[in-house]
Amino acid sequence: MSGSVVRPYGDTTGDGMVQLSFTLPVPCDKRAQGAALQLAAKMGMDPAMVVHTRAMGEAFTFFVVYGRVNHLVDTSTVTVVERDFPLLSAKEVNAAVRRRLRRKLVVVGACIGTDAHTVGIDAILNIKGIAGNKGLEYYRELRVVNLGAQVSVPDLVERARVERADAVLVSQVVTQRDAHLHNTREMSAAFREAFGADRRPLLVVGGPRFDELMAAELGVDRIFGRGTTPAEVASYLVHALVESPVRSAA
Ligand code: B12
Repeated sequence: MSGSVVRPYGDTTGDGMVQLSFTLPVPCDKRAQGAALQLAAKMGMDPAMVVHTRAMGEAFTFFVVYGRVNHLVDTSTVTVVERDFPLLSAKEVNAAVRRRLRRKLVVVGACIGTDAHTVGIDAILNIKGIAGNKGLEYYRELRVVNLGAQVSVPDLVERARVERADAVLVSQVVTQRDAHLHNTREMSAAFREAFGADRRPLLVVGGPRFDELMAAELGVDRIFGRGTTPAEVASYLVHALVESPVRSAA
């Protein structure tokens, strides 16, 4: 195996062991375990063991299966969105906004559609932030308008216009039936329609299950995933709006 080609391991390096969890719509009995093993075998796990089984009501069973796969990962072909801007301190963010914009940078944030998961957007916007990293409200040169949960796209567009938003930050946590993708596309289309491609605010979406590579496809400027810190978002806003105000997804 070359240095960039790796395989998973559980007990000894390179043994190929992985763990997988899933639910089948079958009652929790011995046949259910057999069904889980059949699925694992079809997914290329050989040998496989059911290491945990739990009834989920009468007609469903949750499984954890542990087994070996023969697949290899070539890390030299992995594509991810790397941070392509410097991580700034709050002091540096404030100084850059004051120097270049000469007014406060306005950020409007919301959870859109039926999504009521506000913890993520609050972690980015509220002064208390997350894990010791203060939220955007802490930055003196940013003016933050947090609209909270279940905001409709027309209301978001209207509020962004009234507040003269430089950036609109949208959170989508629920991914059932790809709601996060549909809502994001609807939102970005509405901003283009209302503002025109070059006068619209910067559009940023975030949430734990987004693919950060999909920004252009969804019509937004940037996607932030699981574990994002407010400092990363503030630094990106300076990079995109203050230092090099060029839109990536016109
Ligand atoms: C707390 C919670 C709730 C709370 C939400 C309270 C609130 N005010 O937010 C309550 C109880 C209301 C709730 C309700 C529901 N929930 Co819920 N909930 C969760 C839970 C346990 C934690 C989510 C959370 O707070 N994470 C912590 C934050 C800090 O992390 P985060 O959101 O990922 O945010 C970070 C990044 O993603 C990023 N980020 C996020 N947004 C943004 C935005 C921008 C602009 C940027 C830059 C970055 C960014 O930065 C943040 C900080 O690092 C998750 C399971 C889990 N463990 O994740 C389920 C979960 C999200 N819920 C789920 C479901 C199904 C529901 C319900 C539909 C349940 C039901 N049948 O009623 C309802 C839906 C309500 C609704 N209308 O939206 C599912 C979603 C499944 C899916 N495929 O979509 C999950 C995954 C649970 C599960 N395993 O099934 N839920």
